[in-house]
Amino acid sequence: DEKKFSDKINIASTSGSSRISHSKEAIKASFLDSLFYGIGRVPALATPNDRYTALALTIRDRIFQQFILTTESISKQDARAVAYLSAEYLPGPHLANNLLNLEITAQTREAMEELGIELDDLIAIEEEPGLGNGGLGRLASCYLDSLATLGIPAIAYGIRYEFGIFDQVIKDGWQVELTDKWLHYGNPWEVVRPEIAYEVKFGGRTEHGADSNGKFQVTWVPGSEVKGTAYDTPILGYKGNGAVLRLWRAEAIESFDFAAFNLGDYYRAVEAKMLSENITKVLYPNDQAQGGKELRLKQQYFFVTCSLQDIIRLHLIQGRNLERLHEKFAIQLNDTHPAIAIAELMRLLVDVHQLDWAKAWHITQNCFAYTNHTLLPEALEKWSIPLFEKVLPRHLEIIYEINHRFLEEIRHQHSYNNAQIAGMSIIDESGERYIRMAHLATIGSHSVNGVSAMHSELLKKEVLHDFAGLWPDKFCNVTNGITPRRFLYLSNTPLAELISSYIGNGWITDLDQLRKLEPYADDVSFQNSWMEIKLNNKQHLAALLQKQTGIEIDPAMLFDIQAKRIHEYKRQHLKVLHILSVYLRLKKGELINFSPSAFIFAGKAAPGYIMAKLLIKLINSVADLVNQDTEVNDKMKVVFMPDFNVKNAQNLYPAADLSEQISMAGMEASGTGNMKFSLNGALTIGTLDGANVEIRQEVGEDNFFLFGLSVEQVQANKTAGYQPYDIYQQNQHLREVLDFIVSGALSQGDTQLFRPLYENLLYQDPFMLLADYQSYIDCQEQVHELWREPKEWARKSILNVARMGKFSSDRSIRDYSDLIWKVTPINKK
Ligand code: TH1
Repeated sequence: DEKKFSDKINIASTSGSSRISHSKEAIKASFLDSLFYGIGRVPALATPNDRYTALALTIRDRIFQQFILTTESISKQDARAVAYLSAEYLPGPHLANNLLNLEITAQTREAMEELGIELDDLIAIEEEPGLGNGGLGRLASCYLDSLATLGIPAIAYGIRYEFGIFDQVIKDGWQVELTDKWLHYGNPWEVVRPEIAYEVKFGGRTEHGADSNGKFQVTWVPGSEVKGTAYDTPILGYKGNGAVLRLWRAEAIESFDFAAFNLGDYYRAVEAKMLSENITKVLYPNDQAQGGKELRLKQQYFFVTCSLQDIIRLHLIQGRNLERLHEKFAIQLNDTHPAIAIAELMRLLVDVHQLDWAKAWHITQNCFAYTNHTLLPEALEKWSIPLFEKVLPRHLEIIYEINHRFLEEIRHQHSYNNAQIAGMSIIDESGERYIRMAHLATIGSHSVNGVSAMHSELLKKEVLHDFAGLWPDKFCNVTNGITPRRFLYLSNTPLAELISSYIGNGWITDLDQLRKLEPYADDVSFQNSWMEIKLNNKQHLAALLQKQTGIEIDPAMLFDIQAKRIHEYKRQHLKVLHILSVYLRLKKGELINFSPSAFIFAGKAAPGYIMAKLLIKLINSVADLVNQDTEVNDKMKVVFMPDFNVKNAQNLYPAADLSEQISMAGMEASGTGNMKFSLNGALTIGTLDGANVEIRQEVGEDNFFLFGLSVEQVQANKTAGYQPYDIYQQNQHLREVLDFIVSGALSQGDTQLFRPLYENLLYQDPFMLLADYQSYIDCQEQVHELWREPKEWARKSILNVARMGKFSSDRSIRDYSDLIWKVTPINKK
């Protein structure tokens, strides 16, 4: 029957139908169809959300139509595909991006207008999927955009968290977390695939013995089981090709808790079923600090096994031999969150598909590649053995076996000594025993990469030093990148259009073409148009901030912005020290040349990170003081923009004059916000950290405000026994600023509130704010000197954008494709 059906239906002719065309009339007709037949509404009764949903469905139809072409050419060409495994994604709002990629924004706007609907109103009500914490999740989404745009066959796997990252509101200066409700009104972009579902086992025990044919066999007898169901979101690349974001949702199966089920204990069985669905309930809201939580391990294993079972199914339905899995799939591990995949693929190949160990190991190593995103010790994942054994008993055995073989190899073939062997073992036995996930990922992959040139070097020097010595060729660098579609064309359309009017629009898919802007850097009329757009963007942001916070800022001010996760290593408090230093000097009548500035912050703090939350309170307290003070508030304003997410970020980057990238050298693996600001014409004030190093190299030393210690200096300082208190005593101005924080002036006389922060800086200062303070203050003076020369500023701003080509995620994906995945784009007919 199925054969007949597929013979009769010619997809190409269906997709060529007039209903699905991209004309204004067709969009209008589809919209009304979607409203009526898709969600059962008549126009007169349609709510704004109904209209949004109807338009989303209208656009989704057109995306699927594009996808048919991609899918057909992939299966024809039998191309090697990429499977990207990530616990986090931050796609941002879909509607406007999809319109842009389909190139139908104009006619859609007109179609809506003719129906009396404002397109921007519909765009504004979309709730973005906040399925990630920050840079790591957004990077995965930029990469998916580039994979789709370049036409590389790809499927991105992850978790369909019911509650994504919390919404941040500010109450009395403090962060308050509200649960995310992204699915509250439904999600028109996804399609559930109930028939694509896999069983996931947990706990129980293993049985070792011969099967009926006398073959040695391990059987995992689980304690519980859930089902993972696929939810697909089509991701459209620019002008056509597509990729799929396949997210797994945990669902109960009938016989979830075997013990309860067998006893006929109905209520306990139902309760157990409910609990099983908790696995995909909520995203852990910690950036780079995981606390060994059982549910987190279950989340990781859950999405990994579903993804690997799916990959194997896709491979086998093509009639291919499992022994050639690595020839058809390159599987990228986005940090160690999916690293359990190494053991799981071994289990599937050996226990389930009966391959012998050596063959399975060859396939596994050749499938996987691992990206490390951080050197922070608290972010290096480790699982205590008892917890791990309780959840994944079979995987513990497999990891022991992998480790045993690896240690034998280095002991005998490479003559490593006991100390080196203990240092490289997957098991940390220095105290309580742990599994080191970075070691598992490194040993089980054929490639390991860092995310900026500097980070990749440090990775080889520090965290994975001995592995780099053992396998020098396994290590490489792929510097992060960002998609110019969302982060320039979509979020700063006026600038994009100005650029295109001078150099054509080739830059959208070939960002190096921005170099053609260089000759116009000195062109006064180009400079004027450039700065006029910036001013407009600042007006737009000022209006938004006024709506969100009630604080008014003058768009003519210098917009000095730091937007990223709140973390001590990122040093938002260094920026606060600078602001207070400006404030105190203005109060004394100094700094007569100071140009009026708006200091803008945005970022979420992990709910359990006390110091980060205190930092938010500090910023808002400084804001209260400064913004009310009529002696200074025409020269400075401080604003904390609540709820930093992709949508808000798209309003920040285009409006920035100055981008703050001020982490302590050696701490930020790459950063990607640094790229987004610079691509939108902000100048950077920054340290030699992460990708800042490469940004400075590209834009030129003269077009980047550098300050602070280098990594080498940071390390030398630490070795020498860093004494922040000495700096405090020697620098009178710094002392005034720090003492002001605990003077009570920021906290209605309360001298205790900010004391923990103050004492931490004076006596510990793990991120060396005090060491970099004066250098930062002096550098800010240079910023203000340049700001007084608008033409010079405009020139440098233009040069920054012109030289950002390297930081396109298209370049990153080409690097991954050439260096690691060995995949090539499909040629769409
Ligand atoms: C970030 C890094 O801090 C940042 O420098 C980098 O640009 C970004 O990844 C993309 O490569 C990381 N985010 C996380 C989040 C978790 C664990 C580790 C990292 S590293 C949960």
